[in-house]
Amino acid sequence: MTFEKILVTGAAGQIGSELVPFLSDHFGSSRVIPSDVRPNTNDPRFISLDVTDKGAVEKAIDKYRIDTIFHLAAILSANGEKNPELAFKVNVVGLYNIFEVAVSNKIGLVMTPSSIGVFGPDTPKENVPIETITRPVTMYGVTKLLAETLGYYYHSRFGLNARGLRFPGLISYKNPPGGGTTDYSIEMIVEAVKGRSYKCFLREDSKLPMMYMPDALDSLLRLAEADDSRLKHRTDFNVTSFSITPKELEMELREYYPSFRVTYQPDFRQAIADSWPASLDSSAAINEWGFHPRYDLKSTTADMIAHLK
Ligand code: NAD
Ligand code: AKB
Repeated sequence: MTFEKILVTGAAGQIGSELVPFLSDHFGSSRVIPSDVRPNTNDPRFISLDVTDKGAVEKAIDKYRIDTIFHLAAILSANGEKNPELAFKVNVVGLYNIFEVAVSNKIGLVMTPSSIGVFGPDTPKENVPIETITRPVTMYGVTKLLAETLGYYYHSRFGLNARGLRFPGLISYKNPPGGGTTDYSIEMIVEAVKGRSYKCFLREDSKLPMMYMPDALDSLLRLAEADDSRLKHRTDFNVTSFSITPKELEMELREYYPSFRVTYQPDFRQAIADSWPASLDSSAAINEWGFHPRYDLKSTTADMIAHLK
């Protein structure tokens, strides 16, 4: 059984804070149990749950009769380089706990977002397919690659319905991003709307794939509801909407704010961005479960500005 009781881990984060209302609208709010190590106190449904505590995960799944999990709890790329041990603990041990408890409780579906972080400097740069060289140089990427592989393992060994997609940088306005390398895109739009200049931590020509949050939510739901017999892949679908450089975003923002200016002062995140692809091939997601992004750079920027204003 699936979607009768849905546990969302890491629900207070950038994606979770939007996925919870999205799933609540789609399936009914009483079916969604948001959880986080730092719970959102404004939502009475929220439970406190540290995914690195296997006993606590077990208890929550049993108590709320969970049949579906959207596992979002993670440490992202930049924060992961600041604290690799924590990234390993949350991203690997936390995921292992989720998979183990999911198998023993016959959970119907575990959704585990992955990331372009699985790629590395040896990966081709443009139109990167799913199957390619994946040799990441960040702890985040290493943990995400292991998470994808564990998903395949739990599926083949225990029949666990683990599914996931490799998100590019996600742009959104409701909650701040969680310490990643693509965060510059959100920060730049926010500063432009506030009428301030922006100091970008990436070079102006660092091209990376991106996606607007409504497309990310839609893609999570499409993959979650996809007919299993159509899936040839499981936890590593590439998805992307558009690819941009910081300079292209700056120029797009100048259409709205002609005096907006950005200075470029790359820091340690530049090396992470340099190791990631500029564009992805998402044909498997399109063919196997109907991935269909609607926002490009122009419509994303326009919608972000309209909401931030
Ligand atoms: P985020 O950092 O905004 O949120 C993660 C949440 O996990 C936070 O609320 C944090 O409190 C929580 N958390 C941390 N440690 C925890 C623990 N031990 N137990 C329970 N919760 C814990 O991240 P996000 O952007 O919402 O990302 C969600 C998922 O999507 C992650 O797997 C991430 O790798 C993936 N992803 C995100 C992006 C993006 O651009 N946002 C891109 C690619 C992949
Ligand atoms: C990050 O920059 O770490 C995330 C991601 C692309 O996984 N936004």
